[in-house]
Amino acid sequence: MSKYKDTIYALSTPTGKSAIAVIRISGSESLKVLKKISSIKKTIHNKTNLTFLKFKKKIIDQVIINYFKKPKSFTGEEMVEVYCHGSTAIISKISETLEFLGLRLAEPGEFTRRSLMNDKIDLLQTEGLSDLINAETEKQRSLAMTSLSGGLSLFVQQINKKLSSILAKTEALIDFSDEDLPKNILSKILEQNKNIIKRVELEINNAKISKPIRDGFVVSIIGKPNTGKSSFINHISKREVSIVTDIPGTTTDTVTSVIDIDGYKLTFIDTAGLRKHKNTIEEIGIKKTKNIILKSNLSLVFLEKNEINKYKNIEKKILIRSKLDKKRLKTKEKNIIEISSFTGQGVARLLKKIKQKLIISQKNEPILSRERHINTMNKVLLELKSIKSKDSLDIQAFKYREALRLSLEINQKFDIEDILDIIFKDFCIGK
Ligand SMILES: Nc1nc2c(ncn2[C@@H]2O[C@H](COP(=O)(O)OP(=O)(O)OP(=O)(O)O)[C@@H](O)[C@H]2O)c(=O)[nH]1
Ligand SMILES: [Mg+2]
Repeated sequence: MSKYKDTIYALSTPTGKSAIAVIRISGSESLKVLKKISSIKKTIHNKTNLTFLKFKKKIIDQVIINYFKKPKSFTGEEMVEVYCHGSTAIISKISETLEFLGLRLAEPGEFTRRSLMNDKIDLLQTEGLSDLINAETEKQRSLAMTSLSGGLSLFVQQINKKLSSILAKTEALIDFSDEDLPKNILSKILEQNKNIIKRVELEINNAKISKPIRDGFVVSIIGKPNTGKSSFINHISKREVSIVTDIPGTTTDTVTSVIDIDGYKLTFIDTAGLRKHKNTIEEIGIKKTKNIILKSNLSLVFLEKNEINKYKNIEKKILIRSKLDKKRLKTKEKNIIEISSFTGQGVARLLKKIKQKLIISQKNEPILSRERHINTMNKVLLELKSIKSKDSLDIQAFKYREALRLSLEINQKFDIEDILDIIFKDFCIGK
């Protein structure tokens, strides 16, 4: 018997103390087990029951139980959800009881895997679900929701339908002799191909923002010692992530803080001040800073005096002078943003500038979200673009078939164990 036929259980909420915890059970034995551990006689689909959970005549907890009748459940199997009190002792006791009754602890993502296997969701929605659970920012949530709610599946379906139709027409033409070929039909097919190309290109273009939405941006904070770098990261983090003193060379190692700016994930890295190092620790820190500058999408250069030339090789940067609150003369310097981490003056302007430098503004929300989707669609595009009117019909049909095969692959759940393993690796137990 396949291991995916076992009845499984798992805690679906995080471990630790909480008011309520949810334990999920899925598989053919769900109902039998439920009846063994509660006094519930009659179960109605998707109806909650307040009951005492008991085993061997001993009460474990007072819980709410919800039963989902196959196939109208998340996994498509018989399912029970137990909402118990969230203490470690209760969760352990329930788990122990379920194990005793022959249930197996679910693997990470196994509930979702079963849902996919039972056609409750498709592969693209599975990825969407994983991204939704891992979403940290509003943009990540919205991108994941597009996949989960079927927006991406619909797009791929439409492309597949168009490709199938174009392929069928081309194959039908193969049987015609040249003279019998309906007039203009070939140019019409090529026109349709152009339209598909346009549609796919548009989505690939819209997806340029998907990777930054998913991975976020890295922003390094660099400059000479004592220029106010650590005070700035603390100010925008609204907590003390980095040590601040008036001793030059305070920061020796890198300090990271993730900040959500208008739904985008930005990882700020405070670094060791760039100067001739005084000791080995500082030397390592300065080396690290140089590597971070190379890896970051943008560098915030904190200036001491007018050492701008030192940073001319850094491509993407914003020049900053801090400690505006101490400034007496009101003179403004060109291309330098002035801020104070003490009063917050100028910080909003700086954050706006950071966003402008990093984020390409675009009208449309992306549909293609993962690199896997974008790569496959690029391959489809390559195939379609290689089709020329002078190609024989056999060759044209071959290329359409190849494009369709690639496009179908995006949402195919079979024979792709490796893809599934990659996807489910990101899931937690209980999902
Ligand atoms: N008045 C004023 N003082 C500031 C401001 N920002 C930083 N300082 C002070 O400047 C000194 C150095 O600040 P840090 O934030 O540690 O500077 P840093 O660039 O991280 O220095 P290193 O880690 O040594 O490279 C401290 O005494 C801070 O209190 C500011 O906006 N206004
Ligand atoms: Mg510092």
